[in-house]
Amino acid sequence: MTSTTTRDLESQLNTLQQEAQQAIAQSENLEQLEPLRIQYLGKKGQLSKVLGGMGKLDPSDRPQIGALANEVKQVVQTALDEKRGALAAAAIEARLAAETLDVTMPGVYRPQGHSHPLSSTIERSLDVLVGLGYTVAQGPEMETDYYNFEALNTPADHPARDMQDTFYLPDGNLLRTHTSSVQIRYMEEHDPPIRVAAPGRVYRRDTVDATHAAVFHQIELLAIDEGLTFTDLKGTIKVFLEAMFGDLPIRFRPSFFPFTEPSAEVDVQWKGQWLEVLGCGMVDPNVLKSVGYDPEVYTGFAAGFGVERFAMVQHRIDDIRRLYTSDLRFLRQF
Ligand code: 2NL
Repeated sequence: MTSTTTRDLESQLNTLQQEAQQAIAQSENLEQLEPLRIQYLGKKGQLSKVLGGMGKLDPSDRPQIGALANEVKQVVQTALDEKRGALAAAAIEARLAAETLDVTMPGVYRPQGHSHPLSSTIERSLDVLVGLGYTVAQGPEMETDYYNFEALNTPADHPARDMQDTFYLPDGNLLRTHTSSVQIRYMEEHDPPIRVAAPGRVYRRDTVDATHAAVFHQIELLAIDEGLTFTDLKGTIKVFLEAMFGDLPIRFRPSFFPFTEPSAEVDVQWKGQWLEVLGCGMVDPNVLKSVGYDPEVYTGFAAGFGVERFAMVQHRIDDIRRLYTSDLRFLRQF
């Protein structure tokens, strides 16, 4: 009876080992492997069950079966470990193969946009002015009568204040007609010497046509220091226009602005034609007084130009409205 039980257990252990080895060999992934470990070696697994039968053995037979059981456990555990290692390595290999990137494949075409011609004209102008030592300043588009006109030596009965030219708001404020208002605000906040460039949107009550828009862009530059003369103005304008348009002939024509004296308009010559590009002059002493600068100590010059006009001269655009209608066939040219 006893010897039969020992042989029974021996054969059960051998069968268990064979079945386990076969099942482990056949498992295809890690998910299938873990249940096998539980099934054969777990607390309530098959090996435990076989060992449970050891209590019925003659005590003298127990060491022999115990040794065999240990050996089976070792063999199954080793088979599990080896298989786990092999499956993990295979899983990594499969992932590497699946995620392989072919870096020689053609990329996806994504259209590349670019700056609007008005933006690039503003950026180029400011680059040049910053290179000449100017600081860029900005200010409100809605202004008081004082900053847009009064402080700029533009008396109440001046034609520039006419209802025809300016957008007045119901509260008596207005939409700035130039960025000179920014320069006034800047001078109120800073003592001379100053070098400022003021870019921005400006508004005029004009009838829109090929050369006029109700909203357009201006850049003004202003320099105040001791001893600045008209020669400094001419040199600055010449260097600036050369950087913008290249080495073209330029000429200064006498002109008038309420805020400068003397004043001039500047033309550049291109293909035999003189094209007006900006207005400028020596800052009127009354403007200096209105910001508390002593005109006996300080002089200065200023210039203002329309960005649209610059872009039109530079790119030979015939109609200002093309700059606002967002026609990609037009914009792609620049
Ligand atoms: C033009 C020319 C100009 C100025 C703007 C200015 C600013 C201050 C003092 C004196 Cl704070 N002048 N700006 C000077 C001359 C011309 O603009 O054609 N504007 C439409």
